[in-house]
Amino acid sequence: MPELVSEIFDPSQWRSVDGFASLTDITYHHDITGRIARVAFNRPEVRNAFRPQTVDELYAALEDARTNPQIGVVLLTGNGPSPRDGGWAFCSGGDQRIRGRDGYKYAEGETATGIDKARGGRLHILEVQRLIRFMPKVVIAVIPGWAAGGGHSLHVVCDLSIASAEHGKFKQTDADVGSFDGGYGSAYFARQVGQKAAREVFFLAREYSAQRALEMGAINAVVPHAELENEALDWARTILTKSPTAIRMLKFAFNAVDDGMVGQQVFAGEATRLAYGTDEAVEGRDSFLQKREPDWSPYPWQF
Ligand code: S0N
Repeated sequence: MPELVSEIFDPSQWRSVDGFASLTDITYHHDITGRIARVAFNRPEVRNAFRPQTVDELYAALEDARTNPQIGVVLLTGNGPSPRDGGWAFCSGGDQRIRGRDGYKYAEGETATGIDKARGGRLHILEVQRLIRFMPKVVIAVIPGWAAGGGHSLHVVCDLSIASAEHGKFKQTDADVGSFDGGYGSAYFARQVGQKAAREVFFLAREYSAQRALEMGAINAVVPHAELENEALDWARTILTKSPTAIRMLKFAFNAVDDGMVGQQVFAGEATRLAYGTDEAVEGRDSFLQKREPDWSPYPWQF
């Protein structure tokens, strides 16, 4: 049975994942059916801010979930509360203590000048954003506390967001700290809540309650704190009753309109995969291999 990693984590629902025993900055579990993944920031003492090590671990766990054919839904959340002051967080973005002029230092103690240029300063949280965006599974942001800065952007890129009524709070601090997510974090956020609201959130950097975020259309639901993870599991179990192909095609269809040619490529790749399963496509392949003209006669020009 897994240890208690968060006050609202129910250990009877989860088991740890083989090959991920050495994680320090996140925790990674699968539910007891093996069909739902839980990935959680585990730096509650700094409101779950991420450093490069955190992002490496996050990417590895999400990639494992993406490539596991049993997993259909991923819950992305933050462990808590903070042992220092009892505060809760989903994620407060990049760890500002290790931000240098040339990017983020990789490890505690590395100086901005001594940094390995090949590793340091990489904005690889954006790679995590793309992994969430393009994985053919539903990713739910489960928000037990602060979603701030780059943590706010992560919830924006998730497919669904559910927040704690008591502790869920939202703030886009990028402009306070001289940082800016000019991609999904801002432009896609504006698609969700509208241009005026998005500009207000970024330009004023005010604090918003979970209820206010719900009213803005930034999140899907607000639930009592103690029920947050159970509610997210319920949503995940409902999604798992649906057709995996339909969910995958719908996610990529929702994405495509905002993702330009890449969105079209991802959607089209799935369409090609479906087409390969037809007798018509098999005839095309076989005719080539058998060095004969294809016989398309069984396949009408449907209307
Ligand atoms: C989250 C906030 C609002 C919570 O306030 P609260 O509850 O009053 O708690 P605090 O007392 O402020 O915090 C408790 C302790 O945690 C530390 N801490 C909190 N957040 C961070 C953080 N992000 N980095 C380092 N430490 C943090 C506090 O300092 C405190 O510890 P002590 O008591 O020891 O001081 C509030 O904490 C807050 O506003 N936090 C900062 C939020 C923020 O500005 N985040 C950074 C925003 N920018 C990014 O995230 C960039 C993301 C990114 O990587 C990126 C994305 C796209 C393009 C480029 C980049 C890039 O790499 O820059």
